[in-house]
Amino acid sequence: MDTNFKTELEGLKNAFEEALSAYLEQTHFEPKILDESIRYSLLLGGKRLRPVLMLACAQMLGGKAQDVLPLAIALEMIHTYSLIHDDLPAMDNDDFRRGQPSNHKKFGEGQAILAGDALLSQAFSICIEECKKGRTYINGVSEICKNAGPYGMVAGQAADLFYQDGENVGKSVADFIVLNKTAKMIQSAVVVPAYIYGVDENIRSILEQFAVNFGFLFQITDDILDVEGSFEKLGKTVGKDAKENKMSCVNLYGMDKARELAEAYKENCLKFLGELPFECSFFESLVQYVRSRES
Ligand code: GRG
Repeated sequence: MDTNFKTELEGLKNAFEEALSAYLEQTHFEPKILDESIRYSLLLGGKRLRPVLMLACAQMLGGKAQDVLPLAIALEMIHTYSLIHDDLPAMDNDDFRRGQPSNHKKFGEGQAILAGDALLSQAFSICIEECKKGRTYINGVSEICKNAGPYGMVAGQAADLFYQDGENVGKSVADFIVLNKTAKMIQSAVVVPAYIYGVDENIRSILEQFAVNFGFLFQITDDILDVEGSFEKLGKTVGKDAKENKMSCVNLYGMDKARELAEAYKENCLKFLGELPFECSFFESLVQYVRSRES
């Protein structure tokens, strides 16, 4: 990994971790078990990909981390709620997340459902507070709400659950699932700063297309890692897609084609970045990093 990129990535991640810690220091929930289970999942140590994307995009557009940090926290809270609910027996039924017991294994299913509910509601409270900063923030927050709900991640998860056994799933259903379940949250991360700084519609559209392709690249890599990755590096159970015949790009297209597709989405990402009138070397390296990631 390029040293400059690594330093920048760590810097953005640390800026987010500090803001999240500061937020959690002044926030306490009752009863104690709710507080504990929320903190457990929020601080379990994910990649923080969405907050990093949001901070990097704000910087690229000439803004400051402080402008977007509260919304980056809100987005990571929504992401964390989705992982807690996804791990439940009624959904993906996974006992591990980020190398540790999933929320419901530690606190029980009822508390896990409530921790997810609480994270989603609290994320929206943060969003409402940010809307007080003005019209451009309202536009950014609308994007987060739309992409998290029934026009976004929830729709993708509903389709994924419905077509769970992977039978009769064609490309259009598979694309619908990946677009909504994975790419839309990534889209929020990239596009929210564009709304906040009121950038030109053409630029926003290029950023949106970059984000969608990045989302597909991220998901296909995830599917490949489910076959080729390890529990030690990923922190979650591997081999589930094949074992349970789940909808995944590898099950649908085969490994060779999945790799080809990942390359094609990577090239699309780089093409859209090339159309932006900004210095985007961090994003270019991030694309390469996601393509070759092992964790
Ligand atoms: C429960 C409404 C609802 C949605 C769940 C996030 C999700 C939707 C399902 C998890 C399964 C999955 C493969 C989702 C695709 C996106 C993805 C790979 C999420 C994991 O994100 P990472 O790798 O996680 O960024 P960390 O742990 O690094 O934060």
